[in-house]
Amino acid sequence: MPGYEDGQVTNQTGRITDLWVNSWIALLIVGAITWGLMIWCIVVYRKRKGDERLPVQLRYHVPLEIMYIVLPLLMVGVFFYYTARDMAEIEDVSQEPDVTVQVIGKQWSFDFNYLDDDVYEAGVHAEDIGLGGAEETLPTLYLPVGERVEIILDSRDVIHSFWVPAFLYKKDMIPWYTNKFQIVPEREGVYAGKCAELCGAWHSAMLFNVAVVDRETYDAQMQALRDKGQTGALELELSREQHFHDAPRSEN
Ligand SMILES: [Cu+2]
Repeated sequence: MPGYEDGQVTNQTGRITDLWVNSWIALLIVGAITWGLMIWCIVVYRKRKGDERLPVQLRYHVPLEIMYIVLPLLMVGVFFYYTARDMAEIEDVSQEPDVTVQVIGKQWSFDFNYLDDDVYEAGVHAEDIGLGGAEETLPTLYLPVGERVEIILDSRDVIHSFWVPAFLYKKDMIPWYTNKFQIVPEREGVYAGKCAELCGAWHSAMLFNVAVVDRETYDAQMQALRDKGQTGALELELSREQHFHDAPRSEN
């Protein structure tokens, strides 16, 4: 089962886990019935010794044909209903968020504009560090626990995808098209994030961390960015050099 013993990571992970687990239960029940019927037919109607006659050939059996059209439609309808119901909740962005963060994908890292605090963090290109994806070089997205966060997703080159496996959610980052979603992080901790859309040579090193922290730690982090002079917001224009405001280039 996905998730942690000591609580849900976001306000949506419980719902997503339930959809996943209940779908499997429904599928296994359908599977068990189907396998059972198949085995029954194979065993009961097997060819017996000395019986050379052709079995009764059944065709144009209207009730049977109606059944195998209606039953699958019904099953798909049930899946559709629950999926649509949960997606409407998961994709709902109608509420006023407490915190809004713009996340910009770029080859090959992530930038974070903390719009309410007017500060930013720039991820360093994996390629320029030499060891792409090394833990200590990854940018960290800070989120305050228990507050409604709106994540705005953009890209400044190719299509990327914002994926935090622990959130059980991902969404594409598309150039010149803004995606967004809202969550309430509910469990403090550090979670791995990654790009989930093949975006070039260093795609696999396009990683980040998400730190869900209390309000105090969050404010301290915002202040730390301010103290480093990282105020304002990074622009969206196509620029692979833009991210080196403060990040030093390695020698290789
Ligand atoms: Cu990417």
